[in-house]
Amino acid sequence: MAVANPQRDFQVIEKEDAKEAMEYVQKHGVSNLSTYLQHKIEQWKEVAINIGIVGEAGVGKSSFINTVRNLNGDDEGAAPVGVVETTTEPTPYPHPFNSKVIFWDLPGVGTLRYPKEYYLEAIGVERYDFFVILSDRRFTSHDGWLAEMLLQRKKPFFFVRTKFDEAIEDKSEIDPEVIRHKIVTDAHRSLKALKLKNCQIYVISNFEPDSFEFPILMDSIFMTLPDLKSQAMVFTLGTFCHSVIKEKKTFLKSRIWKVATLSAAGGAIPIPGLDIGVDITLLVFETKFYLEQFGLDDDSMTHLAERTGTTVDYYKDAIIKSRSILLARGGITSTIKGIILKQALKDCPRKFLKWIPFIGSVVNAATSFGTTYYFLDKLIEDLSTDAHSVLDRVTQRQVGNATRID
Ligand SMILES: Nc1nc2c(ncn2[C@@H]2O[C@H](COP(=O)(O)OP(=O)(O)OP(=O)(O)O)[C@@H](O)[C@H]2O)c(=O)[nH]1
Ligand SMILES: [Mg+2]
Repeated sequence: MAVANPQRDFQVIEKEDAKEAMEYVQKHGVSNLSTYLQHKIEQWKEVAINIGIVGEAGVGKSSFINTVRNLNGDDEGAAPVGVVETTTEPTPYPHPFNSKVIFWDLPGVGTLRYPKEYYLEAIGVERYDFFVILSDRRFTSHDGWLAEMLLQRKKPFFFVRTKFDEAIEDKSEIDPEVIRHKIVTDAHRSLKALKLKNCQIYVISNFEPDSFEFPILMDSIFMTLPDLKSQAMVFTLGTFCHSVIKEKKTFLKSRIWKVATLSAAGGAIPIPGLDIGVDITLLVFETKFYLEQFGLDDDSMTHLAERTGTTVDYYKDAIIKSRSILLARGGITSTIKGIILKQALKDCPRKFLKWIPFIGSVVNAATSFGTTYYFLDKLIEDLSTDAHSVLDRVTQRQVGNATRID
């Protein structure tokens, strides 16, 4: 059951962040401002997240874990997928992009080795930030018991019904929405019998993570986590569904002002042909980070092509907005300089004007800040648009059944 985090409004976060930074400057002066902002930008990397994936044998726990880790069942490090019971003890699966985010493949409740009485202790229930309870048919009394125990401990959990693709394939003559509705009604009935009311059920297929209610599940997870954990989760995950791309865009945008401050205050060196200084090294670093985040860097594109059995060019064709950055022939640094030179010099956005006196070293801090700000803002817009287009291509292949992410 997701408990929405009412605080997670980005305007509010940006404001709170800026207020905190302002207080920092008042206390410590501007000399260490860059270190402070750098720390704020990198802070998400220190955050650990443990996710418990639970359900009876064969419901799709390992497949779910592989999907959210951007892996196929036969990839190195993937959770083994099979029809026989393979999950016999808690097994950690760190995310390949960030080993602090760990998906735990947990044995089902009430098996011989894990009777109810010892279950919570055996899995170390306190370790987890939230649980995903999977089922491929009705939720059982064991699922209900676990949910009740988690409610008592104020641990968030999400009920997920897997294998929806199979359910609609088996009854191809019936409207999928009618089938979904019946599944949810049945699940509610079984949960009500277990004294659990108003639980949301997310109906998904592990093979189509951008279809059905997988994206809604991801959104609910992001909303439930506290802000910094949510950011860590979003920055860790690959671009397997549109919800993840949207959240990446929002979190990246909320940190632009910090990078623009660093660029204007720190190593700002005037670009030839431009009177103001920007920190090109920082902008190159940030651009590379965005490319990785949106899955548009070379490694991610190659991995995606391999995983979905096609060519990198198939996906590159979908990239329109950020072509110049992605195909940067003369190297990324000169491409960024070129883009900045072409952009008219921009002034600081109004909402950050009062922040400008704190940016020490640059004569024209407002223009320096503004130029960096608008460059990064447009870059995020362009890259996220292209990331959505690339994902559409992945989905077309999945729906066309040319590939199964199994
Ligand atoms: N059609 C369909 N099949 C799925 C889905 N999720 C998993 N499967 C299949 O169901 C079978 C079991 O999946 P696993 O991911 O191994 O399930 P598990 O819960 O880890 O199983 P144990 O480790 O044995 O408890 C495999 O054949 C998967 O390919 C899904 O969403 N749709
Ligand atoms: Mg398994």
